[in-house]
Amino acid sequence: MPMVVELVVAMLACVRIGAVHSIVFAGFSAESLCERILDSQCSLLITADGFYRGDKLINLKVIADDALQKCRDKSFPVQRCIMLKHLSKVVEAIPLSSQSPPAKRPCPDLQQEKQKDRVKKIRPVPQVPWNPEVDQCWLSLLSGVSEECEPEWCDSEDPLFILYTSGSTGKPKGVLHTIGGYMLYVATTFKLVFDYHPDDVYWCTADIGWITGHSYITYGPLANGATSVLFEGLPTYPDVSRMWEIVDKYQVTKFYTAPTAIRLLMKYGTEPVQKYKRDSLKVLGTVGEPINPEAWQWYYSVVGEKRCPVVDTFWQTETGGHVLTPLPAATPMKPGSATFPFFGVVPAILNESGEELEGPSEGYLVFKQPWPGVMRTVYGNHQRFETTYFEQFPGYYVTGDGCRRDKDGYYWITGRIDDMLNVSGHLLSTAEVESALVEHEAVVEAAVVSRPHPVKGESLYCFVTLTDGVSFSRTLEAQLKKQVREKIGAIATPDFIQNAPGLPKTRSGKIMRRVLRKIARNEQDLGDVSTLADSSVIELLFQNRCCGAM
Ligand code: 7RM
Repeated sequence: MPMVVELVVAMLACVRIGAVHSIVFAGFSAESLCERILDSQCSLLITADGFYRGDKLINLKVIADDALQKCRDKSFPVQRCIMLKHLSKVVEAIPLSSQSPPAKRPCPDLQQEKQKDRVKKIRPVPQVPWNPEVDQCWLSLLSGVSEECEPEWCDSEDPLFILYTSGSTGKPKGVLHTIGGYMLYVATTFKLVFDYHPDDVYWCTADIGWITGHSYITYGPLANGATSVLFEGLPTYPDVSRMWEIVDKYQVTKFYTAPTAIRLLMKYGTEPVQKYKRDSLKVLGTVGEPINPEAWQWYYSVVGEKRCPVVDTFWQTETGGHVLTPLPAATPMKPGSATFPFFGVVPAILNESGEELEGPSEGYLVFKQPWPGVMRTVYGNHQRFETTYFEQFPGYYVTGDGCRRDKDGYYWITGRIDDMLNVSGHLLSTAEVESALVEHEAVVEAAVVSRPHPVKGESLYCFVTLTDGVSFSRTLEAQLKKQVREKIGAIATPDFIQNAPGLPKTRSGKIMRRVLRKIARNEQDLGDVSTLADSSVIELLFQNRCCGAM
C-alpha cells in the first residue's frame, strides 16, 4: 500500500484480531510480492488501486493481480484481495473501457463515486482490473460493520509481524517479531532517543514497507500516543523545499530521515532549506546507512542551525529498534558515529578468529546478549535463523556489519561485510540481483558488486558473461536492467552493466568479488591475486569498464 493512513489502520486491525501482517514495500515487483506471499502462506492481500511517485503512476492493483496470478500458477490461490480506492477519491474516475474482458468489472462503487464526487481532474486514474470472486472494496467492507471489535488476547511471545529482508543467499528472510518484547523496545527507544514529549510533532520520512516505518512510524510513536506526520510523497516533489515546507506547516519538532535523502538535498544548496524557518525543530535523527561527516555537518548546521542534536541511530530489521544510538543532548556527538549502545545492549568487536577485541579496534560488530526487541526467528526456517546470526561466532549475534571503536569508546559502523549492498539505505543481496540477471537467456554468469555513489551511498555494478554468439549491446543492457527491475523492484535497478567475457576466479572456481570491486572503482592495485586461475581476464575487464562519476 502507499503511505496512507489506511495502511496504519490495516496494521492495527490485524493486531486487534490476532492476525500476523507482512508488509511488502509498494515498490516491489509482482515476482517479489508473490515470493513473499508463498513463503508466509498468506491468506489475504490488502492493496490500493495505485499511487503517484512524483509524476509517475504506479498501478498497484495490476501488480497485486499479477502476483496473485503467479501464486495461483504455483498452486497457492489467495482467496481474498481487499483494494483501497486511493487515487479515485481525489481525481475523477475513468470508467473501464468496453474492451475489458467480461470477467473483470470495475470496483462496484467506483461509478457511483464518479457521480457524487466530480472533483477536478488533475491526473489520470488507474483502470483497475476487477475479479469479483476475489476482490473486495475497502470502503464497501466498512459499511455496516460494527464499531466494536473485542481484541484477541495474545501471549507476549505470539508473533506480531513478519517483515522480509534481503538475505545473503538471495532468498529473502521473513524476520519475525513478537508482541511484548518488540512493543516494549520500540516504545522505549522512541521515547528516549527522540526525547519524546506529549506536545511534540514527530515526522519520520521512511516508508512503512521498511522496518523504520514499522517501528518508528506505527508502533513506537503510537504506543507513546505521539502526534505524527504521515507523508505520501517525495522529498524533491514538487520541489526540493518540500520537507522544510512540511516542517513549518505542521511545526515538526522531531524529524527522522536517511543519509541518502540528506545527500540528495545537499546537492541543491542551502537556499531551498533557508526559504523556511524550521524553528520548531528540536531533534534530528538519521538511519539506514553510515552517514558521511559532510552530510552530518550539513544536516546539523544547515537544517538544524546547530541548535538540534543529531541522533545517528544504528539498527536493523532484525534488532527491532535502535541498538547503537546517542541520547539527544545527553551524549556528546561525533559526526558519523552512532556513539554508544542503548540500555541493555552489549556490543563487542571480534576479529576473524572470533576473539573479542578490547579498546580501540576494528572488526565484526556482534551483540553479546539479547534485548527485548530482537527478532525471534526466520519465519518457517528456524535453522536459517541460527545459521545466519549465530553460527559464525557461537554465543554472539552477528550483525553483518564492520565496526571500529575509537579511543573514547565510540562505535563507528564501517558498512556491510557480507554479500549485501546498501542502496539508499535499502539492503540488497548481490546473489538476488545475480540470479535475476542469469535468468535472461543471453547471460550465462553474473557477478554484482558495490560501487560508491554520491547520493545513494552504494550503487550496483554488474558484470555479465554472455552466451556464446550473443554480443553486448545497449539494447541488451536496457533489457537486463528491465529484467532486474521486474524481478525484484525499482530499487534494485543496476547502475552499470559491463560485458565480462571472463570473470576472475580462484582455482576452485569462486568468483573473486574483491577484484571485481576494484575494477568497478578503477583501482589498479588489486592486492594479492595469486589464487587467480587466469589473470588475463583482468586486463580485458579494465578495458571494458563502464565509466561515469562515482
Ligand atoms: C533500520 C535499517 C540494516 C543495515 C545495517 C547497517 C545499515 C542502518 C545505520 C546503518 C550505519 C547507521 N534496517 N545501517 N542504520 N549503518 N549507521 N545509523 O536500516 O535492516 O534495512 O538495514 O543498515 O548496515 O546492518 S535494515
